Formats: sequence, C-alpha cells, structure tokens
Amino acid sequence: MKRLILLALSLVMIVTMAFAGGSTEDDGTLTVGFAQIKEDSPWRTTETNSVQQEAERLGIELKLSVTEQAGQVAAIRDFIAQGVDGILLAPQTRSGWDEVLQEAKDAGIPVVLLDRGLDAPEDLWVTQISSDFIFEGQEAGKWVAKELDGNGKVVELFGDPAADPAILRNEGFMEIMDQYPGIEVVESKTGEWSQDKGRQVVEAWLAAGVEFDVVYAHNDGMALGAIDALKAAGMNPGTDVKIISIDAIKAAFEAIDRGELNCTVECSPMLGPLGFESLIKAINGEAVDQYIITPDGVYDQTNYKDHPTAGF
Ligand code: GYE
Repeated sequence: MKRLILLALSLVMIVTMAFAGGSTEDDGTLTVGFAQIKEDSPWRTTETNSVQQEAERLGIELKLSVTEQAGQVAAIRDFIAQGVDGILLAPQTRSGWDEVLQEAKDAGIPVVLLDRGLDAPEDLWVTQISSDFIFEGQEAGKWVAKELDGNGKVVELFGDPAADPAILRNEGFMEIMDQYPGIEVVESKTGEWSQDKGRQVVEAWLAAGVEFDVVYAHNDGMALGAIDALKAAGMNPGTDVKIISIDAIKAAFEAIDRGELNCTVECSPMLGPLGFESLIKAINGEAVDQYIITPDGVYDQTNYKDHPTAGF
C-alpha cells in the first residue's frame, strides 16, 4: 500500500513537473511578429505605435521589424524560424510575396495584412485591413472637380508606384478626372511618400515652368513638401495653388488651420486593435472576413474642426 502511495505520489510529481516545464516554454503568452515598412512618414510611425500599444494592452509579446521589402521577406522567415503564433505584415509593394507567404502557411502561422494589399493568392493570408484606396482617390477627384469648377490644371504627387495604395489612389482619382474633360493632369511623378522628395519634385516642376492650379498628393507628407516648395518660390500654397492630399495626419490639420493645405482625405493608421482581433481569431481557428475596410472622412477648411482627434 505504502509503495502504491509512493508510486502515485511520484507520478503526480512527474506530471506536475512536466506541466511546469511546459509552462516556462509556453505560458499562454502569444508571440506576434510585425513586419513594418521602413518609410519616412509620420503616418507609419503612428501605425507602429498603434500596434505596439495594442500588443501591450493585450499582453502579447511583439517582435517588431522595420525594413524595406527585401528585409520584410527576411523578417518573416525569421519570425517563422522563431515559431511566432502569428504575423502582421504591411507589404511595401504588391508583388514578391508568394514564396514567403507559402512558407508561413506551411508552418501553420497566420498572416494578417495591415494597411496595404498585395498580389498573392487569398488563401496565403487571412485578411487585409485597410482603407478603400479607390474611394479615397475618387473623393480627392470629386473635391478637385468642384474646386476647379470643371476647368484647370492638376499635378499629381504619386506614392511608390509599386505600392497598392498609390496605384489605387491614382485609379480612383483618374476615374473622376475622366468625367471632366476641362481638367488636365499635366504632370504625375513619385515623391516616394516623403515630404523631402515631394518638395524636390514640385521644385523641379516650378523650375521647368510647369503651370498648375492644384497639387494632388497621395499622402500628406508629400503635400507638406509641395507647400515647402511653393513657399520657397514666393507663392501662397492654399490660395495661389490649391493642395489636396490623403491621410489626415496631425501636421495636415495644422496646415489646414494655417490655410496652406486645402483638404485631406482620411486614412486611419490606428489599425492595431483590428489587426490583433483578426489575428487572434485566426490563431484560434475562427473565420475572418478576407477584407476589412476602415471608414474614411474628407476634411477641408469647412469641417476640419469636426475631426475627433484633430488628425492622427
Ligand atoms: O497613406 C502613406 C504611407 O499604406 C495606407 O502608406 C498606407 C500609406 C499611407 O506611406 O502615408
């Protein structure tokens, strides 16, 4: 009897130790890798903060990587090797993802796309959480058509030409422009999403004698660069030349307040909460919609004070 009790006790101890041992390796804390894009834009920093804050709130261990596309692929491979529970990916460009996403799938690690789309088959990623970029381009186009009363010249500061939001913001905008034969898009060039590059492009147009009534920039950063260039040339941005952009960052609201920016179409970077909600569902084997679209408003001098946070 004594021996039996001893045996039972040691069995209990072995089982307890096994569980305790297991818990140091896997205490239920989720580990998530976030492959973020390295980019000179306050919008992106705000998005990174949103993801970090939500990870902290949920007690998730976050592995953050901030690189350009090739580095993003390497980061995902690294996350897979480390055995993360899930991956958040903001894909810099549309193409080049099939192989690495297949590797994540083979490893049973769900991937949620944050803020941009890509070209890989839908079964390789869980969901895309982003704005509707065609809608944003259309809203910008409608604002320009109204402002110009159907007649005038526009220059377009393009984002990265290989990036999903830039391609679609151009597409939506041109759809509306096509309805107004009196409006001409006289130049379209990339400012690489950056304030400094945007400034350089507009400076070059001005130096070449290009004339325009409106600058349409695919993000606020490039619009702020356009404002810098126009001011340096002795012009009054917001008055001599109208400026419209996309994102609704805080600096854009300040520029609207100064009368230098005319309009910004919202594009929320606060994607952390939705990102983790979707990823956790996927990790638990629950279904998630393939596309989750966040709603956007349009803010100009008439209503910018209505924005709940005065920009992101
Ligand atoms: O509008 C821009 C950033 O992918 C929606 O990327 C995002 C865009 C955003 O560089 O500022």
